[in-house]
Amino acid sequence: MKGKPWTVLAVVIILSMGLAACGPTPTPVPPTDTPTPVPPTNTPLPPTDTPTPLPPTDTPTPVPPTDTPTPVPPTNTPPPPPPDMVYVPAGEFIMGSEWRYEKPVHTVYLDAFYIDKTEVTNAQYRQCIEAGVCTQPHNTQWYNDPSRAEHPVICIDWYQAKAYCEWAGKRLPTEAEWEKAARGTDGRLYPWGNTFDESKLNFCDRNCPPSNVFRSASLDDGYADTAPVGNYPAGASPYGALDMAGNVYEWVADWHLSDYYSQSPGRNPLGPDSGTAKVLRSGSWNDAGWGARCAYRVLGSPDQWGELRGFRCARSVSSS
Ligand SMILES: [Ca+2]
Ligand SMILES: [Ca+2]
Repeated sequence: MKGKPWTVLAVVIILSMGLAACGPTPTPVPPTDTPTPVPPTNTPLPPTDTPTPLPPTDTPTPVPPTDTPTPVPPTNTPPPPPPDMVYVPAGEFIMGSEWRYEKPVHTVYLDAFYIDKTEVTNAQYRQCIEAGVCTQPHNTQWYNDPSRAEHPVICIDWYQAKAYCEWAGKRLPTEAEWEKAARGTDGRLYPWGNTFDESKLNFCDRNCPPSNVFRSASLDDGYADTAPVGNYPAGASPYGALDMAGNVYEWVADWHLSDYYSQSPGRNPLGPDSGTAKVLRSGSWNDAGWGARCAYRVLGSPDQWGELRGFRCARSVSSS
């Protein structure tokens, strides 16, 4: 009887196991509060297969467009002038002054043209002589002086000047062309502005012959007579023409008429149809500062010549 309690306990355990095994199957209860998966709002996902950028293995070569348009220069771009010439654009300018036969002040329209930057030199004129076209200056003292090769040729009459310009493929400027090239469009008194400046031209300064009553004894431009052309760049006109105020007078194409301005056409005036004297423009090495004015007019018989007379040439833009 000593093992009876353990026997009872075993019976109870076996009965309990049997009841558990043979009882009704419990019905699964669905979860009443299943959490809905919420995607992470800001959690960065690790890159799964981030591609590494590869350099292009076949960089295309830029191909110029086959129909590249030809650049068209703006219409207001001046054509490049021929060598040693400056360009004067078409348009109106103010011509003349209120003094004697320089009046009346009037507006003139001119087509575009080129004009020599400087007076024609002895060296340039020599080329025309050597070509068998031009004739010797009437006095060759200065022409034959090698130190004056770059000085303006002088002692030339109007016909000789005309012949040289034609040989060079040019022509003498008209009086109006000359004045516009000298003063631009604003009616200025001198090529450089409205105030006389003895450092900007070769005129009758202290080096001038004392016999000249207009000599300016207190001023020094460095030359007693002609100076090399282009020696006073600060005296350039608005278009870059030099020595328009001094050095030598310059023959122009027009016949002279003292009251021509009161009857001249408003566009491209050519001067009177006939006359006995031709016009010269510019002051000279023998003129006072008064002669440096752009409106200054001088006249001379076309067959006359002298140490004060030279010239420069012009060319129409349309004929170049
Ligand atoms: Ca002088
Ligand atoms: Ca001159």
